[in-house]
Amino acid sequence: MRARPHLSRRGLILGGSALGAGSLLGGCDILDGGPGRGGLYGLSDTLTFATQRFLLRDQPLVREFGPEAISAVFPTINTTDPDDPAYRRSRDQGFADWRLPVGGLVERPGTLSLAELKAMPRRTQITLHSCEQGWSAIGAWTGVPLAHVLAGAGLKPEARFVVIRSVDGWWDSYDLFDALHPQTILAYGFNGNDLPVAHGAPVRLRVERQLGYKSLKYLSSIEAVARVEGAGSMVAGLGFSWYAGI
Ligand SMILES: Nc1nc2c(c(=O)[nH]1)N[C@H]1C(S)=C(S)[C@@H](COP(=O)(O)O)O[C@H]1N2
Ligand SMILES: [Mo]
Repeated sequence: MRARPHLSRRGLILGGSALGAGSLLGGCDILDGGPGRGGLYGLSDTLTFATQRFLLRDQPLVREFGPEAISAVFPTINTTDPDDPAYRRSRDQGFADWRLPVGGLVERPGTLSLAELKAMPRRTQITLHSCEQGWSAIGAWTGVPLAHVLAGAGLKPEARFVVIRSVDGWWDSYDLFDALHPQTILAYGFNGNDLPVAHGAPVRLRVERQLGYKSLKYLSSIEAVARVEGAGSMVAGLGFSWYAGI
């Protein structure tokens, strides 16, 4: 793993213009584009997205820390206990009946139980979570790489994005760079224990290359698609960009 290079805002802007329209439109594999806002904001989102993908092409992994770096307090925000009767019933039985549908443009659609996810290859990563609301914290997340789950389901060649939905109505989408990224995991463990309800039990997403709001909690379904609806996420309606790279 290599350290993340220092990227100044100016570096990003220069990088963006150095890339030029040719490479933006020229169909480099990792610059798959994405949904987003229109107008100037949309243009700047696209430049940030394209520049980060270009600059980070050889350093795809975010920094991972040692256990001594784990924050004593890791805030929980927004939904911390979904107001949903089916969710609460399942929670009260330790999520034994919880199932995660994996469908859309895959060869073998199906559902996964928590026990099945826990039997898959796992990875633990100690990473820095950055929330757009101005706080950050380091935690240890354990889970199965989304890439493993998608490989098991067999992505069809037309699949270009993965749409993920949550019990509380949040949903978001990810291009295949992030969906197949080795640090993108379906996390069921936090700091060595089961994932607490406030952090998204039984399973949440960790998308380490983007701001905290892309790491959905309380997962309810995974769907591979060729195109995403509208601006590509629930929070896009609140003005958050679809791509929130850090
Ligand atoms: N389903 C769902 N996912 C969510 C949220 C939410 O309210 N609902 N909040 C997001 C935001 S803005 C952040 S910063 C992180 C917070 O995760 P935490 O509460 O475990 O710290 O979850 C993200 N994922
Ligand atoms: Mo956040």
